[in-house]
This record gives sequence, structure tokens and C-alpha cells, in this order.
Amino acid sequence: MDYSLPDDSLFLGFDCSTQSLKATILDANLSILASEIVHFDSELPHYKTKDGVHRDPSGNGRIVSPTLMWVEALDLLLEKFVKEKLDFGRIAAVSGSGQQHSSVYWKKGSCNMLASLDPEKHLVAQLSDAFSTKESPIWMDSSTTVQCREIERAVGGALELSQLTGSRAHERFTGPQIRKIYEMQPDVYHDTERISLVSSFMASLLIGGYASLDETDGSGMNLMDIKRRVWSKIALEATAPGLEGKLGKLAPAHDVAGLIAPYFVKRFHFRKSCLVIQWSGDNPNSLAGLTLNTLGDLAISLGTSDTVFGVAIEPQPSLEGHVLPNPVDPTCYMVMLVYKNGSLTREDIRNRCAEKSWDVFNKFLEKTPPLNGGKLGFYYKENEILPPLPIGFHRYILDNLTNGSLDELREHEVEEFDAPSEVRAIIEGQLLSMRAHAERSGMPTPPKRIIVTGGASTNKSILNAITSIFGCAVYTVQRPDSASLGAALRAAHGWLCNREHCFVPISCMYEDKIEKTSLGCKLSVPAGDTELLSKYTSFMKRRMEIEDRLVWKLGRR
Ligand code: ADP
Ligand code: XUL
Repeated sequence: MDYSLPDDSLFLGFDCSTQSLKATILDANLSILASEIVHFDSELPHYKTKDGVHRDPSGNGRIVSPTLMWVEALDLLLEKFVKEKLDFGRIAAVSGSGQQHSSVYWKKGSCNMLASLDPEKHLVAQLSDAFSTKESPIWMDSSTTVQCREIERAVGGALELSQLTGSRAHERFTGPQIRKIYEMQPDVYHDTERISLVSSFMASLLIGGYASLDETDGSGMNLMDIKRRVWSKIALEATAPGLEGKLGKLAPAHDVAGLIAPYFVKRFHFRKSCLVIQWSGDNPNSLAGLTLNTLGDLAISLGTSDTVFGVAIEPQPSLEGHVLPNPVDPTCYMVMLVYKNGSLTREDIRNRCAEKSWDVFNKFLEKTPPLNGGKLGFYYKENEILPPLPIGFHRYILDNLTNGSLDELREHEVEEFDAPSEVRAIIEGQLLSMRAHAERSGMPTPPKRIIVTGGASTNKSILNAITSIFGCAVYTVQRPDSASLGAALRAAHGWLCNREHCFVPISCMYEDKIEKTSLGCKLSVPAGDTELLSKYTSFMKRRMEIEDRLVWKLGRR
């Protein structure tokens, strides 16, 4: 079969993430032609966000983003491509990636507004009254603990909910967020005709009508039956009345959401036949962009959140981590761990201890020894997901590291570390936690290889630490933004499935020629020293003992 794409065609992928809206354009050879970014804080300062979000000052864990900021960013980003003289008429298909779980509430009657957008005006001017709440709860929110417990109780327990939907109830998941709105802002709930995820929201703007929710991102809601890929009646009932009608339908990620709306045809000169392929979540899109399809490979994404994920054939959902449908292979799943304290917490330590410079941060990381002289740190600038610990920093030193066996050491708590040790402690701490929880969740250990992506994947010193702690080779991709790259690739994939009138395995598009595309990954650090790896194994066990005690003492569950 000939699965090549028409010579002149282009495929556009967006990534509406926490701090920015990014876009990548692939040509018919799957090479990157162009990329662009709109940074929310600096380029849309009138929304007054910090890191793309508003944190409730009372410290109740409520974190939201202004919905209209994402609308305005879309026009702004496309205008940047106009300035670069992009020929929009060559774009055959568009898709995208959205931060997962975050939700948008369309007011009754908004579908008509969406369907009649005037190309002479900006989107933001026309949609300012389209939402029943202007604040979108996002994945960083941790204010729905009560609702999580209510939902788990109603479906028969946390494990039952996990086996049904792929995850136990998590504060950031959309079901608990919707329940909180239903309980606390009933007028908003009743005034809402459609609830979108950021992914289906952005797709809705592009098609000028409500887009379905894709099944992969839909599994981040605690509402979808993960095996049957349909809404679960029992989970819907446990969440809020009349919810199914507000959610609309689910669709596979490779489906066509619709044709691009006349607004974009007239304003930017997209071709009328340009397809909008279902948008999905950012982690699923990264899985696609990294071409992760081999059991035994793991991906680590170091973005605003840190995530660890891989593919699995028959995963068993448990109390830790998440199971999602694989966005590019309907026969299998992806498994994932998520950390809220990722780049922003690393930045905090960099700013306090390393003169606000990644160069100084890296110098400190390199001049301190592996295992950090027994210093172990737990850094939670935000309420953490894994483990479920509240905001706080905890530092320990294992006594007599040089004399005793690591397994027998005791530790004592301290108030602070010197600056270089603090830098190593946060990096080792984050990575040891990833390895330990990946092992607990049944992910492959050691992995065959790790592919690292996200903003911090450009940092070679961090990549070296990953190799030492996980004991395998570390690979990186051409550009750290694998989510928008994956979205562009999925746009091409959806376009191809549509042309063939059936599902085509995504690998058909690149399998014989990956090195000629912008997709393949390259070896960044070869596998490390096995003696050091075994020391890290003991160090990790000690860390987990301390972590389990912290969870027992302070845990949010
Ligand atoms: P998201 O897509 O979640 O908004 P990105 O994947 O774009 O986030 O990552 C942004 C983060 O990358 C920034 O918050 C920054 O801390 C981090 N980053 C950028 N460069 C480096 C570096 N050299 N070392 C470590 N972190 C970095
Ligand atoms: C995934 C999660 C985060 C967001 C970040 O469950 O909460 O990784 O997707 O954008």
C-alpha cells in the first residue's frame, strides 16, 4: 500500500499547554517546516497570569486559567504564521494537544455563536460572553478532595473506580471538578450546555461547533469506562445529574472532528477541505510524537508537570498512576505517572540557590557526588499528586553513608542543605521517585531505553542523572516540544485514515524512513555504571520508606 502524503501538503499541530500555546508544522515528508509559540504571561499580560494560571491566594488549592486567554492565543499564534508568510492553503489537516483534565463551560446558546463567527473580528471579541464561567479549572487544581471521596464512595471504592475508569479519583480530574461546580456554583452548572476539555474546546473553535471528546483525553475525567470507551453510567450518576447531555459524544483520536470553520478559511485562507482531526491530551500527543510503540521503552516528559509513560497491552489499573487508551493504536493502552512539582519547582530551587541560572544549576549538579553524601530532599511547592503530600519541603541526611551499608543507615531531618546539595537533592529526589513509582506500578524496570522530552530535556546534566538512576540509555528528540509535533503527526494520521476510510497503523507513515523525518530520537547518554545503579537502588528504597512515613503522617488521603 502507498501511505505517502500528497507532496505539497502540510500538517499543523498545536499544543495548548499550561504556560503557552505552541504549534509545529510538518511537511509531507514529516519534516518540521515551521514552529511558533505564544507565551501566556509575557504576550497576553492583560490576563495577569503567573505561569499561565491564577492561584487562589487563600491557599485552598484552587487553580484556574482564564478561558478567553486560550481563545486569544489561537488568533495571535495564527497571526504569527501570517507574518511568516505561511501558505495556509497547503494545510491538509490540523490537530492539537491540550493540557489534560482542564475544562471549559459553554453557556446555553453558545453553539450558535460558534457557528456564526465573523472573520472580520477577533475570536475573543465574539466569544467573551460564551462561557458560564470564565475561569477554567486546570490540572494543577487540588481543591476537590471532598468530591473525590464522594465519587469513590458512590462507585464502591477507589480501586473500583480505577478499574472502571483507569484511575482512582484525583483532584485535578474533570469529574470531581464538575461535581464541585455542580455543588458550589449550581447556577453555572445549570447554565452550561456543553463541557469541553481544553483539547475538545480548541477543536470546537476550529470547526465552529462542539467537537466530541477524544477517548484518550476522556479517560482523564473519572467518567469513561476504560475498556468499552463509553461514558460509564455509574460514574456519571456519582458526579452530577444530567451530565451525559453536557458532555456529548466520545470519538477515537484519529477521527475527523469536522472541516475547518469558514472563519479560518476567510481570515487566514485555509482551504475549505482542511480537516480538523480530534485533539487529544498533551501526554498522549507526546507518546505519538516520540513514536513510542515498543513495550519496555519509557518516556519521561519534563514540562510544567513531570510525567512518566509507556505503552501496555493489558494494564491493571491500580491506586497509583493512570491507564489511558493509546491515542494512535486502538488495540492497546498507555500507562502514566504524573507529578505536579516539575519544572516550576526546579525553577524555584534554581532561583533560590543557583543565581537564577541553569548554567550555575548544572555546575552544582556536576560538582556534587552521586547519592549527594546521603542527602535526600522532598520538594513540594504545589500539593503533590504522587505521593499525595501537601505543600512543604523535607530534607534528610542518611547517617554514616561512607561507613555503613545503605540498607542499614538511619537518617535525621535537617532544615536546609548547602546550595549545591539542594540542587542535587531536588534532581535525585524527583528521579528516584519516578523510578520507584514506575516500579510499583509495574512499568518495565530497568526500561530498555528512556526517551526524554519537555522543556527541561535540553538539559544534559539532568539527562546524565536520569541514566545513572534508571540504569539505561537516554534518548532525546529533535525538539523538546513533542506534544505539538505529535499533534501534527496525528493530523497527518487522521487525514490518512480518512482517505483510506479505515484505521491505518500510524507507523506505516514513517517506518521505513524515520531517519529522513523529524521524528526519530537520538542517543543522548549511553547506559551508565552498574555499581552506581545498585547503590541508587538502595538509596531509592530508603527514600521510599521516608516517603511512606511522610504520607502516613501528612498525606492528603
Ligand atoms: P509546558 O508544555 O508544560 O508548558 P514545557 O515543556 O514548554 O512546559 O517546559 C517549560 C519548562 O522548561 C520551563 O518552566 C523551564 O523551567 C524548563 N526549562 C527550559 N530550559 C531548561 C533547562 N535548560 N534546564 C531545565 N529546565 C528548563
Ligand atoms: C496529566 C497531567 C499533566 C497535564 C499537564 O495527568 O495532569 O501532565 O496534562 O499539561
